[in-house]
Order: sequence, then C-alpha cells, then structure tokens
Amino acid sequence: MKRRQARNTKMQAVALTALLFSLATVVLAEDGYRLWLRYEPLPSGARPTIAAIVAAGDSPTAKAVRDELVAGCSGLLGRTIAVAERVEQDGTIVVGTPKSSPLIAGLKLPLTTLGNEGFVIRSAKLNGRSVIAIAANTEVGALYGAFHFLRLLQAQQPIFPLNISQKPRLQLRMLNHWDNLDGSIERGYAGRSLWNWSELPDKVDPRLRDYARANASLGINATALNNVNANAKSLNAEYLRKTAAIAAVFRPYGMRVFLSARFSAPMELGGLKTADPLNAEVAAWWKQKADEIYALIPDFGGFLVKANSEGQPGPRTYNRDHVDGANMLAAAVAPHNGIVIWRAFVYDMKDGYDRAAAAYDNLQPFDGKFAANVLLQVKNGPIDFQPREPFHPLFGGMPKTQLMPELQITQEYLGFSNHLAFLAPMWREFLDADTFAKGKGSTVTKIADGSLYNQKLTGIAGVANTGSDRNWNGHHFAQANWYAFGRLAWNPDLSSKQLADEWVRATFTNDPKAVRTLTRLLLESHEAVVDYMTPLGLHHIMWAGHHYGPAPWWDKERRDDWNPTYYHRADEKGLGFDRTKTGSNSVSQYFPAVRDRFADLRTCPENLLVWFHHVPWDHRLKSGRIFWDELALHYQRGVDWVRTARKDWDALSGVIDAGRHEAVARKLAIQERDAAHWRDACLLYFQTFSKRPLPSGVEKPQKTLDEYKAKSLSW
Ligand code: BDP
Repeated sequence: MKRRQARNTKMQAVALTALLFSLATVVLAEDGYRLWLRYEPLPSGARPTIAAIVAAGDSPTAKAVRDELVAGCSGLLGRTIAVAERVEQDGTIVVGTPKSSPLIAGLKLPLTTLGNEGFVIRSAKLNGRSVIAIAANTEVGALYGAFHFLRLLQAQQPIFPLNISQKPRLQLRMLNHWDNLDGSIERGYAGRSLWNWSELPDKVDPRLRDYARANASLGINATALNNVNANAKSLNAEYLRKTAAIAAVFRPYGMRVFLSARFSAPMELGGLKTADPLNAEVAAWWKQKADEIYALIPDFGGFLVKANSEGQPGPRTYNRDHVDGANMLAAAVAPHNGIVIWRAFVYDMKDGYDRAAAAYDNLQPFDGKFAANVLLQVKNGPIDFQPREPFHPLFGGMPKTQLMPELQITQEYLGFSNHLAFLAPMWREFLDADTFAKGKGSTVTKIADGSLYNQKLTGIAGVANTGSDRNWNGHHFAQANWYAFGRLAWNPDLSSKQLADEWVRATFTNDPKAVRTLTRLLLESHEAVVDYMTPLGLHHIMWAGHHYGPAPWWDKERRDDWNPTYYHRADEKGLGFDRTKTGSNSVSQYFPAVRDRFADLRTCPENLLVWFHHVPWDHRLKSGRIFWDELALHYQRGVDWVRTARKDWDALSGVIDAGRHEAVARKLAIQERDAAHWRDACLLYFQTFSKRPLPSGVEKPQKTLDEYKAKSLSW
C-alpha cells in the first residue's frame, strides 16, 4: 500500500514536471509570468547532484513545499527529480519539521532560536548518505527554506557543503494593495486588480496561488487587499466571504490578509449616527465586526487605516485624536491577536505651513500613547514617495511608539511602469540613514527591526506594483522592485548589488556578461531617474493629479501644497524650499547632528540641497561649477544614461529571449523620450528665473516652454 502511494507520488511528480516543461516552452514562452521562479535549466556544467526529495507531511503547506522543490529542482537540473520515501542516494534533499519528519527530528538541528519562520539548511549524513536537510519549526519555515535553497541553485551558488541558518528580521513583511472594489488600482500601472471581486468567492482565479508563491519565495507574509482610500463595503458580509476565499488560497503560503478599514464604516454599514471612537455604540460595532471577520478568517491580520488624510474620515472628524481612533480599533481586534496599522501620512494644511513637517507635528506628540497592538506606518520620506527624499524625521522621533516603514513599490512618481528604475538603492539609502536618535549608528534599519528601542512588534510595508498584466508589473524590470522589497523585508541588510545579481540570474540569465551589464543597469537606474526628474533635492514637480511627467510651473491646485511651485519656490535669486531657521525650520525635527548637517548649505548633501535650502543660482558646488550649471548637467546626465542603457540593452539581443527583449526595448524608448522631455521642460522653465544660458554639454530643448506647458507627457 505504502509503496503504491510512493509510486503514485512519483508518477505525479513526473507528470507535474513534464507539464511544467511543456508550459514553459510552449504556452508561457518568456512572457514574464513566471517572475524569478522560472527554474530554467542551469548550464550543464553548473548542475549539482540532486537525487531525490524526501518531504514529510500532508498539509497544504507541506504539499506546497514538495511541489516547489520538485518543480524547481527538476527545472533547474533539466531532468525529473522525484519524491522518494526514504534516503537511498547521495544528494537527497530531506525537508520538514521535527514534528512531521522523524528524519529531521533525528538530525537534532539547532532550531530553537529560529522562531516560527526561520529555517536551517545543512549538509548532513543520513543512512550513510550525504543529504541536504531543510528544516524548520513550522512548515512555513520549511517553505521559506525550500525557496532559499532554490534561490541558491538559481544563482549558481555552491550547495555542498551548506550550513545556513536564517530567520526574518522583521515580523510583518507586507504588501499594501491600493486596489478598489471596481477592479481599478489607485497608482497601479500593470492592469487591473488581481482580486476578481465579482467572481469571488465561488470562483477563485488560480493566479492567486502564483501570487502567493511569489510572495512566499521572498518571505512576504501579509497583504492588505484594498485601497487605503477605503470603501466601507469591503467590510460587509458579502465582501468578507470573498476575502475569506482569498485568505484560504494564501494561508498555505504563510500569508495573512489585512483589510483597509474606512473609519466611518459604522455609519455607512451599521447605520449609526456617528463614528466617534469614544462613542460606546461605535466601539461595540467594531468589536462585533472584528468577531464576524475572525469567525470567517481565523488568522486575519487586522486593519490598515488612513484617517484624517486627504479627505478621509477619522477621529479628528469627531474632535478626537489619532490615539483615540487607533486604540479603539486596536481593542476590537486585540482579543483575536489582531493588529491595527495606523498611517502617519497626515498633512493638514494651514497658511504658511511646511508639508514636510506635518506628519511629525501631527503624530509625534502622541509618542507612547498607542496600544500594544498598534503599529504606526510611516512613509520613508516626509513628503510622498519622491524619487529622492531625506528620511522621515518620525524615525527616531518616537522612541515609545512601534513604527513601521511604508515604501512604495509602484512607481507613482518614478515614471509608472514605463521607466526602468531599480528601487533597492533608494531603499538602502533610507534604511542606512543615520537618525542619530541614540548617537551615531542609530540607523533606520535598527528602528525598523526593533533593536534600537526594543520594539516588540515590527514590520515594513510596500505599496504593491502588481496587476493583471501577464508579467504582473507592467515593466519586466519592475518585477525587480517587488523582489527587492520582499528580500529587504526579510533581511534589511542585503546589498543592492546582491539583490540585483540574484534577480537577474533567476529572471533573465546566468550568462556572465549579461549578468554584469544587467546588474550595472539596475544599480545605476535610480540615480539616472533622479537626474532627469528631480536632481539636487527637487521634489513634487510632477504634473498634478497623475504625477507623470513634469509641470514645475503648475500653481492652480486647490491646496497650495499640491502645487509644484509650492515645493521649488524658484525666483530670480535661486531655487529651493528653505527649511532652515530662515525658512520653515522643519529641519529642526531631526536630531541635532543630522539637523546641523542638513541646515548648513556647506555640509548639506548636494543631492538634497534644494530640499532644505533656497540655493542661489550662482552658488558654487563641490564640482567647482555654479548651481545652475550643475542642475542643467544633471538633467543632461540622466538623458545620456538612458541613451547608453538602450545601447547596452540592444547589445543583449539574442542573449535575452526575444519576447522580453522587445518589450523592454519599447519601454526604454519611451523612457528616453520622457527623460528628454523632463530635461527640456524643467530647464526652460527654471531658466525664466535663473536667466542664464545652458552650460556646454547640455542639448538645446526640442520644443518651447509654452508647448511643454500646453500638454502633459502621455504614458
Ligand atoms: C499619495 C498618492 C495617493 C494616495 C496617498 C496615500 O498620490 O493616491 O492615496 O499617497 O498614501 O502618494 O494615502
């Protein structure tokens, strides 16, 4: 009986592998769907010995582990690697937990400090055979271990001998989807929402399993399904059943579901007259709602809340404060071990106000007042996901509050899914930033991972760039940002170079020359985008509303702080927002060492110059050039980079599969057009103030300023 079972599993594995191969070569010929989980055969000289897979357990997660290892190893080694009952050959992979697998239990691996998600991968001896043990305390840990092992294979890392032990540094590694219930995605550039609300719960798109696989392969363990500009309907009984169906698909992959909650839902859904958080009926409504949700989704993560921001309702609507609101919701989910993620993206506008100071002013006074199951989610910079921002002063500024960074993976301000911009270097800059909160070395990473202030609950969120496009992200290279976010959430110390290298090898090719070119392009790309969009500290000069392309001249928005002119303040003297003592003084929100460095024009990093200073056009920079010339040369440098990148990419034709090569080439052509447009429009406009000629080396604008003003760039 047992033997027949084993034979069946073996036959299933063979069939599965055959199917995967045929899908890979026929239907799915390199359209990007398989992301970094392509498992294409390694070069024949680079295939290690793997004989079989011994995988214990029958749970959906154990099955996921088995399926992934079979598909991955078979694909990479170019032959079927099947499931075996016992260890009979050298090079057998043994995977499981001490509970599910007597073999793993017998190895007595050091798992005690690895928690619920960590894993060990180790070369060992069993039955006199050399094996690779992938072991964890939980099956999800084993799944993470399996994906890590496959990553090593894909990157052609040596796998004999192995002695790896890992656990995630942050607890909540989360995507935030800004998906609306009608299928549209706010700031989404890769098609429609992946959640087919109208078909759920009866029909669940099989693609959701691949979404969960991709996330689990990186260690992402949570996802908020709906837009922070939330519709109360997502909390009604009908939608909760739909969400439960999604949660069921994600569960085996270790992913918990969160929902964005509209603060006024008790009125919209419950018919109450108020949503005042101190009103007993309101609190009772939320408690009952939480009970209802947890009855359907026992491992529901909790609520993500955008309150009193950009017109959303919140406690302040009822003359209460952020703590009243967050803690009331926290009490509702606390009995179920739920979490409330309260967003700090709050920037009420008063006259003469500096928006960069707003979140700190609004939230910092509440330090130490939030409940134990509340996380305050703070964007990386003080304004809004600009191509370059200094770190947000709330990091380090709220020692008694559990903070969690919010990054934006979707490229709202970075050329949508048209521009190649690898964001790992930007996130590294943020994570490495030294807040000096407890002296030198108080980096954002140490605040996020809880080590600086002993923060119990930790996390990081990324606003997702996924959609229904076949390649998930619109631009093949935008997949790298999803990848890098997930990997950094697991280990915020990973270098951009390692991330680029891993991703290129798994996603495109192991060809050494191509790997070198592609990693270089990735690593240079973000700075190039900054150069042609917002060099030297410029920010928020995008066309209002859609944020694609430049409109530094724009001053017609209802709110002053939605206007580019508010941010750059160009005049005949110079350019930039004075945030020092002579201006808004919001620089004083940073700790003294940082404040003093930013506040002095001589020590301020040049890449943030006009973020903090109104810089005279003829101010001399380190290069010896005056500010105006340097600005113009940065714009030109950005354009030049895209041109070279196109040539580099063209030279890879034949090395990269035709489908993806052509798709990326088309995107790069758009990027070049856009970069030149950015340069010309911005320089022509700023020139009306600087009244200086373009320095040599900067090309003549292609159109007149009026033409640029008349029509926005189209995407
Ligand atoms: C801005 C977006 C807007 C979001 C908002 C937010 O333009 O669509 O709703 O952030 O984060 O970046 O709430």
